[in-house]
Amino acid sequence: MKKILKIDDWFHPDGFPISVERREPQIQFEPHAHEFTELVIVTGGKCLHVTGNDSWELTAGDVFVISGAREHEYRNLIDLRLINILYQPQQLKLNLIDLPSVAGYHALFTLEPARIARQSTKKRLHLQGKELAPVMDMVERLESELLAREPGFGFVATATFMQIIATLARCYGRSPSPNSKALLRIGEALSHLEQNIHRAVDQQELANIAHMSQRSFLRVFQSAVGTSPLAWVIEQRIQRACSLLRSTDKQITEIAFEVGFNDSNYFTRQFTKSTSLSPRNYRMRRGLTS
Ligand code: RM4
Ligand code: NI
Repeated sequence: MKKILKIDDWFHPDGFPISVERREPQIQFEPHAHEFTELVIVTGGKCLHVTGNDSWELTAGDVFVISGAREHEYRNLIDLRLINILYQPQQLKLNLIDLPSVAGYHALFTLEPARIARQSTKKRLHLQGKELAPVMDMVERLESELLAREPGFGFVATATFMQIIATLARCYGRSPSPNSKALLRIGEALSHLEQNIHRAVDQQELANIAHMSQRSFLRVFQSAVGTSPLAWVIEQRIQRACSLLRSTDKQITEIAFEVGFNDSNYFTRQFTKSTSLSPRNYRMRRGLTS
């Protein structure tokens, strides 16, 4: 059974959904997933980063986002230093205003973490020294707000976090990516899927949102996300079901309907396929009582 880092162990007891963990250095850490999302900024040293069947070398300036059930680990560490900004997207409920118009936002925060299969190295975000310095300043401000926890810290910390993600998204846009427009459109389709997670997947509607023909939409979606829209939606629903199984005592059928399945047997089959455990066994092994 894989290790999952829990919200309760990594966030302040007051429940504020952002937390910063510096690793100077990062020591060997076993493979794990998180109940939260992790934005990682590498500040020095190097290592091999392994996630799923993908792995790549990390050096100072690399930035990536790991979310949901995705597993990762660091190997061959050589004085690796990094900053983890841990956050709970559902709890944060950020108002993104016009950030989704920055293609890099989708690339870094929706597409890359949503990916199930391999990502090519050239599409990853790497900050130059002069881009890294201002981000580090913002991280420092975020850390001191979180440490002082004066009245209003939540507002200021959220604002600082927003500045960090906007800056990173803009940097992503600057790194050469020939198909950022296509990425942006797929990002829009993904947001639509996410907002309509309970509804049946309508490929024509998605293709319209992405301003593509159905055929090219499916091809571009598959290559950006690593799976088909339907498989992606099922995976998202299963992840939501996992969290309901862990944190509530709702009946399995109820959970199946709540996350958007309309047949509880089909839910159980898909769930078992994805997690290698039946919903009931998953709850027993990962539930509150474990
Ligand atoms: C570990 C390592 C992990 C991270 C936790 C919070 O040292 O950086 O990736 O998830 O900290
Ligand atoms: Ni981690």
